[in-house]
Amino acid sequence: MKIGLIGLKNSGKTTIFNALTKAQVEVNAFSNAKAEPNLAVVEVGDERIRKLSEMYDPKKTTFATIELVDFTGLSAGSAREGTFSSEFLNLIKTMDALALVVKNFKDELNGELNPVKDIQQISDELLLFDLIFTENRLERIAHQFKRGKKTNDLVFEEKTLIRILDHLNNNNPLRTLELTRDEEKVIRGYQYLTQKPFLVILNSGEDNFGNGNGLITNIQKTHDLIEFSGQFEMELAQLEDEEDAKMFMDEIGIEASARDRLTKFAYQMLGYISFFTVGADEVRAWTIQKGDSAVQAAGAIHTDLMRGFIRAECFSYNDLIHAGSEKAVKTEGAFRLEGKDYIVRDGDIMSIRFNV
Ligand SMILES: Nc1nc2c(ncn2[C@@H]2O[C@H](COP(=O)(O)OP(=O)(O)OP(=O)(O)O)[C@@H](O)[C@H]2O)c(=O)[nH]1
Ligand SMILES: [Mg+2]
Repeated sequence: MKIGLIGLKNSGKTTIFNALTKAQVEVNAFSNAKAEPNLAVVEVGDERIRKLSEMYDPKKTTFATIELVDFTGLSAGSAREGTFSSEFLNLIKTMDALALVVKNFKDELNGELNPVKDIQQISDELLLFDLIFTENRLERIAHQFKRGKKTNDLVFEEKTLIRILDHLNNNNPLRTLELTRDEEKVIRGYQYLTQKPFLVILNSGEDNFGNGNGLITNIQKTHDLIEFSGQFEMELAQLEDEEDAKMFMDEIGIEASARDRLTKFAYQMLGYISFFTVGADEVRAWTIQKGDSAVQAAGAIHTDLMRGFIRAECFSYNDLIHAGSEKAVKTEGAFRLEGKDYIVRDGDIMSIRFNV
């Protein structure tokens, strides 16, 4: 899973990136538009994996991971002026979700704080980008038609794009448009920006963190939202001593590390769940989509397991913790054999029987 941190200049993207990754990329009050995006892979700090690792004492423990990209700051007008660089576009299109960092802290730079307006500005920018793209593509299709290349595929694409254009022109992001399977297929390669799952990270100051109920409810009417205190959490992430960090967190009312909060939130929002494989060699978390079947879960591990799938031997993490050992799970009758179509549940521990 790849999440892109985007936002206006100086909204605190790099600060939050550092908080999430424990990296120490330089933060700067003076935006440098040419700076390269920062990339990092973070582990999904799943408590259950830690527990399983204690129980099985494997040679290797593998957490699920999320890739984070810290983009350079956007400014209003970039879409119209065509000033998004091709590097920026190529990279942002590969993201599975976008997290918009919005400034909600006071600093010496400028007085006015307006998170709602900032969200609107970036949303407009992304929407405009999709709109311009669609218009250009429609023009190209019209051009093809004139040259006598009126294939069924192109006719269908034109129809789809006109529907999309209409939706965008009414100021609606594409994620709110229901597409048929065929329509979805036609536009998949275009990686529309407003089609991506979208989350707002409200970056509050240490002094106003947790006090913005009115503001937060207001934003939540239209967006998924999570609140961070970027600067503070970056400093927390760089503390060596976890006890100290915990104490500071309690002080301003932060429940868990920024990383744990973001990954949990992202899983929920994107509809991801985890299943586990355990053994003396490795304890490992795998990420799949809610609703995926046992055979799809097998495919997440290896295509051979999917092709040669016979059945899944399965029990749940909770049953294991409750019973105390794998053996006790069996004597208590909580051990299951599941077929191809079994819908995997979050926290299932599975071993795939296969034959290729
Ligand atoms: N007081 C306060 N300052 C912050 C906070 N988050 C970021 N800053 C400051 O805001 C300035 C910009 O932070 P960055 O993290 O570099 O912002 P950015 O969004 O990455 O900026 P660009 O990459 O230039 O667009 C820095 O001086 C930070 O120290 C915060 O939560 N509180
Ligand atoms: Mg930055």
